[in-house]
Amino acid sequence: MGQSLVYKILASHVVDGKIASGQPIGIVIDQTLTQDATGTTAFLLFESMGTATAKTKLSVSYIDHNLAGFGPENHNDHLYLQTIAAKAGLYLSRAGNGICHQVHLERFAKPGLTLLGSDSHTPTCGGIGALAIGAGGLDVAAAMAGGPFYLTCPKVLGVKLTGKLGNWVAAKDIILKLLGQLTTKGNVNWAVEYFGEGASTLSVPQRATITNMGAELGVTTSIFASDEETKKFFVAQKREKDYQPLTADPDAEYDRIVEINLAELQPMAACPSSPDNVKPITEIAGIQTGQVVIGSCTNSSFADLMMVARVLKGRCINNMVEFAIAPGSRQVLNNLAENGALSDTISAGARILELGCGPCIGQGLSPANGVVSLRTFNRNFPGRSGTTNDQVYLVSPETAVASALTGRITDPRDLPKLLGIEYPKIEIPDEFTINDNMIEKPLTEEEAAKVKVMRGPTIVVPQMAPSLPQQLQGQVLIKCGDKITTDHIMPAGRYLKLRSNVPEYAKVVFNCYNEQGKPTFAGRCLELKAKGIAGIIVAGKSYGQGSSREHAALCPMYLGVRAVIAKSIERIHKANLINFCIVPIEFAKPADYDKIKTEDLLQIDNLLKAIEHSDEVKIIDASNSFEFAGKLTLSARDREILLSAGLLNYTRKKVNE
Ligand code: MIC
Ligand code: SF4
Repeated sequence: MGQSLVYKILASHVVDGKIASGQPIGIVIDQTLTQDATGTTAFLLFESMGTATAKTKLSVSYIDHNLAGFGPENHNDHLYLQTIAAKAGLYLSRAGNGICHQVHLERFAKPGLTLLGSDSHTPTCGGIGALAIGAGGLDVAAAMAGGPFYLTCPKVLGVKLTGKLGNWVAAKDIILKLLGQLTTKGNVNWAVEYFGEGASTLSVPQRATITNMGAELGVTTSIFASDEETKKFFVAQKREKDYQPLTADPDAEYDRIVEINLAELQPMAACPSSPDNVKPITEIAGIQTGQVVIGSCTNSSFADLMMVARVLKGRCINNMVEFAIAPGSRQVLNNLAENGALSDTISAGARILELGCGPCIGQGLSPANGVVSLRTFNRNFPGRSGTTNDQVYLVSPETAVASALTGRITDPRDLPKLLGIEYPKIEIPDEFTINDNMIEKPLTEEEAAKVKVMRGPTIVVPQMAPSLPQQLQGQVLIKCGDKITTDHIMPAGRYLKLRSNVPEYAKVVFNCYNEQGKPTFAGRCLELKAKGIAGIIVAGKSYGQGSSREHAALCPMYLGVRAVIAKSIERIHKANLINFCIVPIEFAKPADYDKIKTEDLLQIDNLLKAIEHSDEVKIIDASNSFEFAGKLTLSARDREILLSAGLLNYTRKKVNE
């Protein structure tokens, strides 16, 4: 029986366990990436592991999220990251060089390698044939220290692409179509592999748009084969030596196959406020829009922005639209500047934003109240833009630019008829202008020894969890519904700059549920903690969707949360909970969720014994005098980590052994 590409790469990297779906496995990590919003914690934890230099083949630290610089926090972080990278033998991509996923794709990723990144969109590099996985910063720190990465061996969904995209229909429409079908929940421990003659018609940046948004499906990773298109990309990046062809076996077996005919696709949008609330543009065309933003790690490649520039050339955006562009990398911006496309874009009225995540993570450009904002990003979770009750639609660059011109949500296929604009065929240069002078290279050991690591006062080493008790007594601090994202738990936006200071950042845990004049979630937690009572979070399906930010576990742990009881928990967040010693429990009977109320007192006797060797735990609701069962779906290693009071202690214990 033939192997899928996912299984081929897993098989060549496995060091623990057996490659079979559902099995816990440990794989060797070739490359890591970290970014500044998750990176400071990752490096502080890396330092406390006592390993002097990174043991991977290549590790890159990126500065791309926290660029606004209101107050000293961002720059303190940058200096810490730059000096610790120099000390630990890493590459560092400086502020202004671009978004980690775009730059990693351009300059570092290779087919057949494993890449672990402390950002959920790390699978972007699956577009080049790498097995790229997002994880919490502590897992990435452990990989940098030379440890394997542990995961559940995924099932593989084969997505067979046939036909060819029509004019004005984009890669974004392919992944939106799939999100509409598969939704953002229920895909934990699956990987997606794209194949078929339609797949070979797509360029690497188009493939990367698709694998990027596999994060929104909640799958472990997404991948395309490495083929002639991949080779073209490597040649244009002047790194042909990094190319190697790589495909699944011709008779590869998949756990499930879905088919998408690219020729039948039409422009789509993810409507407010979830990436799976997908509708064809034809159904929402005509809605007035006051803001259009093109960028983010999903859609800010050279080809995307060239198409936008060609459409805008000689025209002006609608007078009621605020229009902004955030190119994905300095390479993209340089090449647009050199060929004049940047000038066409500026002339049409675009605001040119910094090369970074920017508005995608709520760093500026929050839309006005009630204004519809069209974005080429990957997430439109409620309030992520920085505006409460925001109306964010996720669309392709084609739909975005068409709508920027008309001021209404517009099907780009109508542009020839509406404005006489023909579909621009974009020529990709055989070779891009490349300038890596904002990427600091690893130092020699001698040079590294002289580096003094700079830790500004806003950088606080996070405390680790205390051990779990045998009898856990806790109170339900919050009961939330389905699809709670890590943005709900740990807001970014104006609080993003607090990532290196857990005691400060913890004050805004579940901030979107805090009501004025009432005690905050954090305040209630700390009050309980002082009385020796643990905090418990109760949630519905798909708890912890979205980003990899481990602060969504680290900060609640700091506040005294010791257990999450949910109908289901997403992969990265569950791993983060375990790493920071919060017990992830799933309702054995989802109906028990309905019986629990906020402020109920819950008790778990024999918690440690259950973690040691049981798949179930008995939970007593003392306030309502009933008992219910919780499922513990844990690998042997997860159990050991919880019993060791978290991954850091576990790792130290293993090193000492
Ligand atoms: C995001 O898109 O939400 C982020 C910001 O890139 C996060 C990482 C973080 O919270 O720092 C992600 O996707 O993992
Ligand atoms: Fe940055 Fe947005 Fe991509 Fe996250 S999704 S890495 S915030 S551009």
